[in-house]
Amino acid sequence: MRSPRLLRPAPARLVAAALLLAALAGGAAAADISGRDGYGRARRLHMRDKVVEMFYHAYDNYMAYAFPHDELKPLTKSFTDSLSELGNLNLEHLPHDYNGSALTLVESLSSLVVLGNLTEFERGVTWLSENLTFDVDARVNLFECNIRLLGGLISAHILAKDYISQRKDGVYQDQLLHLAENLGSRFLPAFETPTGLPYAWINLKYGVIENETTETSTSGCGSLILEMGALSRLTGDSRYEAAAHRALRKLWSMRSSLNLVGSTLDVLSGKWIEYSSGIGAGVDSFYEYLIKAYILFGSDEYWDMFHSAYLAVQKYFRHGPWYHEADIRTGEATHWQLTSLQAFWPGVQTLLGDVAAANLSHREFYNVWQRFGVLPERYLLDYGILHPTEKYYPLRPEFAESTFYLYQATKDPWYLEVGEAIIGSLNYYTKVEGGFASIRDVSTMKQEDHQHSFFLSETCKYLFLLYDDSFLRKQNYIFTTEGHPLPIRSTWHEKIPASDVPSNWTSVKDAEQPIRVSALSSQVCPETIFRQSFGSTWESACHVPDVFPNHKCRADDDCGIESVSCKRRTCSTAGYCGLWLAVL
Ligand code: DMJ
Repeated sequence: MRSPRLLRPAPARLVAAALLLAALAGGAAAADISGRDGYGRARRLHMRDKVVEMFYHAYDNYMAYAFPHDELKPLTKSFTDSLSELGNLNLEHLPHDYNGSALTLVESLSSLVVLGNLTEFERGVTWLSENLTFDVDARVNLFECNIRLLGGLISAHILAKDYISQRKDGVYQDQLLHLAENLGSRFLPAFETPTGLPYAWINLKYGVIENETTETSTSGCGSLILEMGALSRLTGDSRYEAAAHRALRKLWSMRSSLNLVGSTLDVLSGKWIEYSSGIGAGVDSFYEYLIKAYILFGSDEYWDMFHSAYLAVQKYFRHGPWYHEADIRTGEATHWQLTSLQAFWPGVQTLLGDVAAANLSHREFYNVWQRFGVLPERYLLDYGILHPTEKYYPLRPEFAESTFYLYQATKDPWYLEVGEAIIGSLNYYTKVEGGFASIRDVSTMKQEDHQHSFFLSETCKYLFLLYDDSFLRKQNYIFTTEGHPLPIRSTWHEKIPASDVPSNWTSVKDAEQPIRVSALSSQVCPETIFRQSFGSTWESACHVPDVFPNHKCRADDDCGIESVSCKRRTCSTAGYCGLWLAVL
């Protein structure tokens, strides 16, 4: 079997970063408030304004009914101090006198800048600078606290330096960085284990509590490097990056002979607890952070890990456009389930340059979205039904996130139409007078009294950027798993050999790129099949849909033509149309 088609490192190892730059840096590629891609300027502005309205409906209600507590309860117009509940399924050790950390405000700061509201951003920065403290007796989940609070503060600090100081009346004196450093120093005791793998839980005031659980998840200890690495680069204190890096290395050393990692483990022994693993819950951002750490810090070590891990995922978890779970020791499939969290994967594949595979999976997620109106938390692929208990949709961003990445990479206006469907569903099913409510059960659309902070940091941000990416034209960013932008700076990169720097590295920002309309939009067979390299055009337009809904098939004839490669899809043994040869 040939290896999956994957953009190779050295000298192409910066291709991922270059694609990212091409995709996210802007220039004409980013454009398109102009409407030159055939979608229409007025329609684009209309959709952008709808997202702006959604963001402020969520934000204003949070500020009115929940601030400075953590999150809004939109049905009862009240609040929850949820930071201490995140990941704490049994709600143990909840503090009595914790009154929140203004979590949703911290999470909203970078979105306010993306939306261009510097006045409100500055107001938030000032309030947090004067009032936020982490000297509280609260046991919090290290991963959640890292991606939401630490990531939110660091990103906002960098944006404050760039944006507030540009304002005539603006004064910013690194207060958010001081807060971030204070928080980061409270994380460090969690790493004091024989393995260097951090405890999942930490008391912000007292450190690791007695008899703390030693079980954690792979994403829990493998998705800290962006925030802690950035904190070290900003403060000059290497302890944060060193701790996160050591944990990541240890985790990788525990991989199976198939280059797969489990989903839960013991931090004292460094042994796997759960050998069944996939790309969703418990593991997801581990993969995401390997490639993003490579892009942010330029270290080959991250690329090498990501490259091996990606090949293993494609080999053992992928089944056509779907991803199932497997035992990491044998590669045998364990669970055939689509989960809402997996929908980030096409975004990662797009960053990598594996756009055809990303497009294929994204379409399957969209089919499920269309079937239910939103993405259910878990859907049983082998039975084609909802999981009996995990039927909820908590306003998750992953599908919007991948839609944004794919649009940036392809400029195919079809993705803007997908965005319309997402926005339509969110407004129809989840908007209430007091904000946006999660869905408890997608089969009844019964609502739940919770507006998660990631709705503001991610869902609204990615939807906004889908229609207006002007924020990305000023600077190259990588987004953390919580949607907080971190700038890509050459000073944060390890030394890159000149031969590895793509020739368009600096010019990518201003490069004029032709408008690309692909298959899904125009449905006309092309003369040229899929000519893709940086700066050149795609002339693919050949989409022929499959005969049956949901890509089910009995024979190859039931399958249509794949949109990006223009190859005929074939019917798999499991009865789904797919582009097996093209991605194998
Ligand atoms: C967010 O907190 C992050 O995206 C995380 O990586 C996964 N879960 C939520 C959103 O669904």
